[in-house]
This record gives sequence, structure tokens and C-alpha cells, in this order.
Amino acid sequence: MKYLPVCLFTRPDALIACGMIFASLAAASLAVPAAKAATAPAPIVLTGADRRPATSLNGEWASVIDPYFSGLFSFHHEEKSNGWFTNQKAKPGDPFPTEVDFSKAPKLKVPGDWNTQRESLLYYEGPIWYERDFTYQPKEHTRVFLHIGAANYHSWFWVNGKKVCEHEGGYTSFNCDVTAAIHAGDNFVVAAVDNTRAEDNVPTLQTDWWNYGGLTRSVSLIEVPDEFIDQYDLHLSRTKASVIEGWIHVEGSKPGATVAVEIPELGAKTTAQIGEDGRAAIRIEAKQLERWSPETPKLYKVELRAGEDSIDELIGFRTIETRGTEILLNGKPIFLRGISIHAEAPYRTGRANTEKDVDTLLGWAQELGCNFVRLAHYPHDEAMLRAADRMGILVWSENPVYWALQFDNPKVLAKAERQLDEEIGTSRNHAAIILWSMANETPNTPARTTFIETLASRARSLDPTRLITAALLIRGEGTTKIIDDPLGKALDVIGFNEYIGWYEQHPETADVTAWRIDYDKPVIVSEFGGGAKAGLHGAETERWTEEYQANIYRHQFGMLNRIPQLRGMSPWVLMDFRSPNRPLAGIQDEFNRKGLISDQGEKKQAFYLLQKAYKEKTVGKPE
Ligand code: GCB
Repeated sequence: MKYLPVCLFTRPDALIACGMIFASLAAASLAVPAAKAATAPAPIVLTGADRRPATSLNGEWASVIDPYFSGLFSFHHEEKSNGWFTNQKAKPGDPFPTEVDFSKAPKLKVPGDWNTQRESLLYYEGPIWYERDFTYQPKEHTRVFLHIGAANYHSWFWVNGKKVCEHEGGYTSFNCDVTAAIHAGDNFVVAAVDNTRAEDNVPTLQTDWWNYGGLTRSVSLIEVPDEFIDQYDLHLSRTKASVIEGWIHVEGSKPGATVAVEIPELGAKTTAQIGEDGRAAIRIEAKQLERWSPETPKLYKVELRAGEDSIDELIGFRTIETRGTEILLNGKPIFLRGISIHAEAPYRTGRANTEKDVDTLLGWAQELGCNFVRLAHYPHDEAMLRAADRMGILVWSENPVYWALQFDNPKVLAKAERQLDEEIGTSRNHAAIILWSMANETPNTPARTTFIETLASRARSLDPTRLITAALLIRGEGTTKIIDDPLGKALDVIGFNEYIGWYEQHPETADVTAWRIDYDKPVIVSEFGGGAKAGLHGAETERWTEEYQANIYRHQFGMLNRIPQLRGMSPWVLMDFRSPNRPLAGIQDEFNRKGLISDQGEKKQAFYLLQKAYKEKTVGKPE
């Protein structure tokens, strides 16, 4: 290994910028300028990635906090070719000072947000570097991907000093092709993750949840053959009873090659030919099929094979559609008894990232009597969706188009589209998901409407089998609430949020509120509720008490029952969650307290009230 010629600058940070380049690393990183990575071919999705054999890279990673991002940018803010991703180790006699040494750096756990791992990082927003060593033995005819479950928000990855990818969006998984960067023996991966909020991000500057940063979901290495199954979609036909249809996309395949699908339990199998677009259309007769539903969440093991590659998946088969103002699951009207959920970890706060977190959150939803959850306000992780499939809980899956994005900025649209593609691409085989939600509480402007219509058509073309929704804002005239947002035209199911009794007027106002809904479509009240500090008791007129919150729910039920096209509800919210918008000392302490359960697992009165209403079916419509 050779050093490149020494520095021309005399300032200390310039010395770092050019003094310690190893020849091989410099060649590698200069060949792939960071800023150009976005123009790469269509991203690899790896549907069902967690069902593939993988080498986990979870665990302790070295970490360096870098608020000025000087690991990537020089003192004149030029991108460095020898930034911290080169993972230099100081050697005696080096002609420059080494200021970063991952081998001596403190650790952060992956998966995990960094904010709840170190007190000093609680409200940190900015870049943090991660590094981890691993060993690897290459195999012939194999492609290797670094699979990242989620990194909030902007992330960069290098393997052995070579840049392998850059990604924006904090709640979806992505894959970096590391085949050309990885080698036999000792390797290292460096990541920079930056959770700085920005006006042109999705979501944008304002949100009502804390912006947990870091490698918040699992990281692994996944090996696949040169030709591999990248994406697949298998679902029950809406029109042909007992026919499973869909497609498989094989990356690196040749037209005419064969794919095979088998569902052993049904004795059903088929083969199909790959076309010019790399896809094979699938059709399987499955006469004895038991349909997936909340009462019978039947999952079948489905085996897919293409050349040397194979994957199996647990899939439930059901249909979802609307008829007038009804939602039909497997052809029958259903009422969605739901609750909204943030991916906040019960008991310890932070991002939910364990099976236990998932079991606790969905276990509470089940205890409430829910058959439906709104997973707000971004795509939740695969473990949540798998649990929903197993438990028979229907899911509203949401992208992070929240409040006021820069709707007239094409770059923002591209970011939202990419996140939508990743959300649908990775989670399209979950029977539990019935609704793709395009947005939450966006301002009614022409630019907003065009933006979200574009997303809605994209979602429909990616997945014509599910329903499209969004949580709209409402407006009021006297005691009448009106839903006439033009965005409603683009939706199959109208969602809207209302806070009667909390942000406006009193719980009793609900008793005299009339509704004018200008769409002949099913309606879900996607949020209502109010704050209460668990254990705080008093009169039902006293805000922040459990009694006040319960009173909101009590009065909402009667009002909701008077909305003719109501087909579901997901009150806000299952559990208290961290939000810096909520500073009220002694009550909120930086938590949104609208949970039916506190962040420490204490159930509030409203929990039991909703539970009773769901169990006795006193709220909602006959099914
Ligand atoms: C809303 C938002 C949700 C907030 C909630 C609140 O309308 O959709 O993200 O957390 O209100 O508590 O104000």
C-alpha cells in the first residue's frame, strides 16, 4: 500500500483532506463520486429479504459524532476523497495527525436509534458515522448486497473505503450492491447517517413525532446468485374465485428462462416464462384455498424458484375492494375497528425494533378488540407486518407525506415516489395490508393535489389490488363539519382526522355536530382523541385527566355512529410517544399524551371504554 503525494495546504483540516490517501482507496472513491450515485439503475428491492439466508451485521458498531460533517467535507466544503470512510488507523511516523480512529470510538447498537442510547444524543440531529468489521468468503457467481432495514434519514455506505450507495428516506429498506467492493478475509463497512431535517425532505421540517436518527433497523449481508428473484407479487384474483395471480421479477435473467411457484399445502404449482421485461406472469388454480381474514389468518408457504435462486414466503390470500360506501373483505362488508400506532418502543421509548416491541404493540391492539391498525406516519418494519399477517390484523400502511411538504418541488416528488416504491415493493405480499395511505393532513392547494394524485396513480399502477386512501383535513361551517377536499377524488377510501373536544370546543360538541361528506365512498375516521397523563384523575371537564380523555371518546362514539358511510376508525393513538412539540412540564414532558396507554404501559380509562365499545360493537356499522 502506497501513500499519494503530500498536501499543498497548510491548514490542519486541509492536511487531513489530502495527506493520508492510500493509493488504492483514492482510486476507488474517485471512481464513484458520491453525488452521482443517485443516477444508478432501478434500485434492487429484494422483496421478502428477511426470508433469505443472511449474515447479520447487527450488534455493536463504532460511532463518531460529526455535527459539521467534516468526515465527508473539507474546510471549503468540498467532498473529500479520503474522508472517514477510509477507516485509517494511526501508525507511528505518520506525517499527519489522525483525529478519527473507529477502533477507539464508543459503540452504538444496531438496530437502534442513537437518541435513546446516550443521554447526550437525545435530541441530536446531524451526521453520525458508524463502522463495523466483518469477515467474508466470496463465492463464484454470487452477488452480495448490504441490506439496510432503515437508516434515518440520509445515509451513505462504503465497504473497504469504496462507496456502495447513498439513500434518502428513513423508514424503508434498501440494498447496496457490494459485490465489487467486498473481498476474501477482513472487510469493513462505514456508514454516515444524517437525520438533519430539511424543507425539501419527506417528511419535512415539521412533524409531531421525534426524529429518531441512526441505523434504526437491522443490517445484514445477503448473497444471491447472478440471476435472482428481486420482486414478486402473489395475490388472490378479485374476479376469478380461487385463482392466485401475480408476477415474479428476476434480476439478471434472460427472456424465456423459467420460474416455478409451488404451494405444497394446496398441492398447487405452476411454471412460467420470463418475458423481455424480466417478469413472468403467474396464475395458479387453488380450489381448496382457505381465505385469509381476521377470524382465520391462514398463511400458506409459497415456494418460488428461478434458476439457482429460491425463496419461500408465508402468504395469506384475500380480496379487498369497495362497493359504494362499503369496504368488502373477501366479498363481505367489514367494519374496521382500529387504532393508530407509532413505531415507538413500549416501556423504553425510542424506535420500536424488536419482536417483543411488535408483540406488545399489536398485542395491545388485539386486547382492545381491534381488527385494524393504522401504522402511522411512515412505513413500519417488516416484523410488524409479519405479525399483523399472523394475528389477522388489517393494516393501513402510510408513506411519510405529512403536513406541508414542498409540493411544487419535483425533487421532493421524486423522493416521495422512491419511498412509495420501496414501501410497496417490499411489503406487497402482506395480506394484512389493505390500504396504502398517500398522505396525512396536507394543505388543500392545487400543487398538493397534483402531487398526491401523482403518488396515488403510481401506487395504483404498482399495486392495483389494494385501496388508496389519505388522512384529510376537515373544515367547519357552524356545527357542520365538511369534507370536500378535492384530493378525495383520487382516493378509494376517504380518511379524515378530527379533534372535536380537544383542539376545538368540548367533548359534548360532538353530540351536535353534523357531517357533510361530499364523496360517495367509504369513510375512515383516521384520528380523534385527546391528551391524558396516565394516573392523573379529576373531573371530566379537567384537561389532561384520564376522565377528560375518556369523555372525548364517549361523545365521539355517538357522533361516529351518525356518519352513514363510516366504515372504520383508528383513534389517535395506542401509546404515548415522544414529540418535542409537547413540552408541558409534569404532564407531557416531551411526549404526546394522546395514547390510550402510557409509554410505560399504563392503560388509561379511555382504553377500557374503547375496548368495551369494540367488543360489544356499540360503535361502528353492522358487518
Ligand atoms: C394530528 C396528526 C398527528 C398528531 C396529532 C396530535 O392530526 O396527524 O400526527 O400527533 O394530530 O396529537 O395533534
